Formats: sequence, structure tokens, C-alpha cells
Amino acid sequence: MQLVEKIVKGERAAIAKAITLVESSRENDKKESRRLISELLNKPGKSIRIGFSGPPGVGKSTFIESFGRFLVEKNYKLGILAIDPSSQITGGSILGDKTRMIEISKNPNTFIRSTPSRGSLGGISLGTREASIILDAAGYDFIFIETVGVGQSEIMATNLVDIFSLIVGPGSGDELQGIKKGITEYADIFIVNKNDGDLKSEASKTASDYKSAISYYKKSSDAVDKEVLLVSAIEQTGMEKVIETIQNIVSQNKKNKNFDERRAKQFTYWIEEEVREIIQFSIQNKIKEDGSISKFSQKVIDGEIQMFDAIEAITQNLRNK
Ligand SMILES: Nc1nc2c(ncn2[C@@H]2O[C@H](COP(=O)(O)OP(=O)(O)O)[C@@H](O)[C@H]2O)c(=O)[nH]1
Ligand SMILES: [Mg+2]
Repeated sequence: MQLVEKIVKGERAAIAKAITLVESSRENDKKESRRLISELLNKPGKSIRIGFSGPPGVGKSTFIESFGRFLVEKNYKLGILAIDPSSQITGGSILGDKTRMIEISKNPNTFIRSTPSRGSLGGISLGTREASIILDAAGYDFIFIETVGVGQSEIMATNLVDIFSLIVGPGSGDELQGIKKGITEYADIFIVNKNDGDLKSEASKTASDYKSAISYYKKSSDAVDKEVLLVSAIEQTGMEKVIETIQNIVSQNKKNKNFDERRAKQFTYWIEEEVREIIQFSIQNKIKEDGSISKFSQKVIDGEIQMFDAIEAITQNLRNK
């Protein structure tokens, strides 16, 4: 548990080692990872976790780097957990991400980890939640989570963050129809990127489209208003307004208890997820050992027994075990 002390002191090598551990799917590492995370949960920091989602190519990585530099100049400590889309067929290029992130990664007040997405977890990867607990205990002010593309599954990422933002590009307002009911409901902030050069008027139009779309959105009485912001990641404009908006949402949500409630819900969800995983794993093993699926299937094929009777017999068998 020397590792815990080193993490709390903010030692980078210890943080990197711990994140590698929580990303591992080896049974031994999992046990160690669980012990580590339980210790760290007793030493909570003050991090605000922000998710950045949006279609590939919209400028998520560029924005995170640009906004990150802006924050680091203001002496904030920033952790970045980027989900590497290498295995996906997307516009986001991993080489591009790496070169973009190099400058900021040299800064002692930033910690960057890029992990491959593993598909199943929808836009986030195995260990992202644990990694954010490590960075929180290590004293980071903000933790950014960049997810891969947009889809219903991206909503999974909302279970890991305090603020969920959707980055969109100029001219994406037309797509609003399709996604209105999904991700837009979950987003706290809409960031229209590429508000520069020839794209400026298109970006403004997109921002108005989003503004009018969210004006139809019914919110509960104490929820903070959703915001639409215009930025250029490349020219680093609009950043002040982004941090102001984030701080405003955080302080209002802390005042009306939404902040703590959201975190509490995320804990419940986490526990449910772990329980499910353990049960599923043990059932799969039982099914394998049991062998009654293939035995009964053959009986069904041979016409000795009805299919649903076979299913009933198999499940009864497993229940008895
Ligand atoms: N004009 C303009 N282009 C941008 C801006 N931000 C990103 N891009 C470009 O958009 C492309 C995709 O950027 P990237 O950050 O990799 O997008 P991601 O897939 O969402 O992470 C790159 O060619 C960037 O140079 C911006 O603020 N303005
Ligand atoms: Mg990217």
C-alpha cells in the first residue's frame, strides 16, 4: 500500500502504474486493483470529472488539448483519459491525437492516459472509472474523459462524470432531429467547435439550432439550464466561457444537491454493474460445467422432448446448483 501513499502525493510513476493495474483483466491484478481502489476511495480529492463526447473528427482531442493548455496556464492540475479509437473505423486518427497531445503531456500539471476502447463498454474503456478515482486521490482539479464517437452507448459515459458535454461541428444542426431524444438529453453543455475562418457563420447557425432545440427540452425545476457555447479549439477562443459555465454548473449543482445525488446514483450503478458481472461470470462457468445444454438440445433434436420443457429442465438444474 506504499502505492497509495505515492498516489496521494501525486507521484506520476505511481499514478501510471496504478492505472495500468486497473486496466488489467488478469484475475490477480483485479484483486489487487480492488484493494487499491477501496483504499483510494477513503482519500477522496476535489476533482470535477467532465466527459467530452461527439462524432469523430469534430475536434474532441484538439479541443481537450487547447482547453487543457488554457486551464494549466491558470495553474489547475488536469488529468486526461482519452479513449483511443484505434480499433474503430473512425475519422479520429491516433497518430494525430498523439502529436496533438505531446505538447501538453510535457507539462508537470497534466497527466494523460490514452487507452484502447474495448467495444463493449460503449465509448469508454475498461478501468476508466477506476483511473478517475486514482487521479482524484492524486489531487487533480479536473479529469477529462474523451469518448469515442456518438451513439446511444455513449450515454454510459454519463455514469462516470459530473458534467457531460457534447462537442459538435458547424453544420451539424440538421442531425439534431435524430439525436434529440438520445444524447442531447444527457448533455449539460453543447460545444460548437471550429468557430473560425470560413466556418464562423455556419457555426453560429448551428449554435442557434441547438439553442432552439433545447428550449423545447423540459427540465426538472432545479436543474441548471443547458448551455450552448461557441469555440475554436485551433484559435483557442471561447475557453473562458467554457470554464465559467462548468464552474457555474458545478456550484449550482452543489447548492441544490444534484451534484451529490448524481454521484450517489453512479455508485449504485457501479455496484449493480459489478454484481451483474460476478453473477454472469459464475453462471457462465456453471453452464460450462453442467453440460446439460448440449444434452437437452440433442433430446430436442431427436424429438424426445419439447424445446420449452428442455429449457425449463436446464434452468431448474442450474438453480439447484
Ligand atoms: N477549423 C478548425 N478545425 C479544427 C478545430 N479543431 C479541430 N479541427 C480539425 O478537425 C480534425 C479532427 O480533429 P480531432 O481533434 O482529431 O477530432 P476528434 O476525432 O473529435 O478527436 C483535425 O483535422 C483538426 O485539425 C477548430 O477549432 N477549427
Ligand atoms: Mg480524438
